[in-house]
Amino acid sequence: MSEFKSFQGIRIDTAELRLVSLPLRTPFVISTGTMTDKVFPLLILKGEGLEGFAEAVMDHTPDYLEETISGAMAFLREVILPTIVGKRFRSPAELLTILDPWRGHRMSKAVVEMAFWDLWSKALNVPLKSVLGGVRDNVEVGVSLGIAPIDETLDQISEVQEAGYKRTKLKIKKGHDLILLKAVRERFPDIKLTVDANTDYGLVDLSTLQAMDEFALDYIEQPLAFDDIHDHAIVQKAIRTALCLDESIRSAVDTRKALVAGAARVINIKVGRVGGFAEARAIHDICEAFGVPVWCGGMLESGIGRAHNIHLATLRNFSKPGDTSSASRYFKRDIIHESLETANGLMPVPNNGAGIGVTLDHDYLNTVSRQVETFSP
Ligand code: OSB
Ligand code: MG
Repeated sequence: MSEFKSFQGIRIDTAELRLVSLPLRTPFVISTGTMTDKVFPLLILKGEGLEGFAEAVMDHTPDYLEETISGAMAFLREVILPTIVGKRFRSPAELLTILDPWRGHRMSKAVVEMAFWDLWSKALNVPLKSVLGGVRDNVEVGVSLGIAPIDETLDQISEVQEAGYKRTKLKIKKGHDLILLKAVRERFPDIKLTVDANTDYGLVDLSTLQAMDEFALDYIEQPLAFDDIHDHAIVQKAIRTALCLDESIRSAVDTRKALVAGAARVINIKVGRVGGFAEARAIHDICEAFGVPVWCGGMLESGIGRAHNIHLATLRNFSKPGDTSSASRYFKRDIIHESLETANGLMPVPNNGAGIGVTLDHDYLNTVSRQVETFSP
């Protein structure tokens, strides 16, 4: 009894903000553009002799959502990090009381919140998934295939099927949709298939979206604008295939509005998009209340973001395969020591120690860091 020392919270002694650039094995093409290198802010929060890690998911240009890497680096450097360094927080919820009042910037807030969850679970000496309430030791995953010539996509699907992935998601855009789907279904009539338009369509394209009903898709991801809910509800009423929202869902409130409006029957949760684990969990919970399945999306993350995603996907209502496929599909070399690889479409939860369960490869990290900044009180 006398051994018990009550938890005093964690003082964030220092923060290290890096800008990391990892070459992608192959360029990733979606309707809004092409990515050849994965560039991301990496945050390390240090306190109690421990380190918490997270990576942010915005791009250089505001082509997925509004935030940009340069904007995020400035907001972190000038506003968020000076406010939290030197302070003590008993829980992620307490940290959020500082971040919550600031408008938007959910990706920038997420990297701070997520790094603190890692640090906090390390201080409690438990895996991140335990404090999140996860119920699984591995998670079902599929792959997201970028836009490519149809014959190349068919070859990639064969490989993905052989590797045992649980579903294939095809990136589509206007004019690269029905012909692609016809070719894929001729060769693979029974695979679990979805498409992701990354906002390329509008209400004027309703007949194209209706024609997709023929291809037995598990869902159509984000056909309409990044900030829309209303028009997705119009489309959802006019097609049989389920819609899945990605870009349009930034919060649990967005989710409630979308589900009440009938704008989607599936939700893609990206913890890095929605402001962190607290919001991701709230979205998960409201979807569960509506009987709506969720799955864990990705942003081509390195091993750090990938580990966070895997822990999140252990929650109960992540009942569709996510996008967190093997890291070796994206990178020749990762910035962590552990290799995050799937077997038969199952990604094991990393468990090399408490928290996110992966460790930084500092030698390689240094060679791929473009900038390193440190913050102390
Ligand atoms: O819409 O889910 C998306 C990648 C970059 C930007 C947006 C998206 C994606 C992916 C890839 O689909 C998911 C992954 O493999 O990490
Ligand atoms: Mg998407």
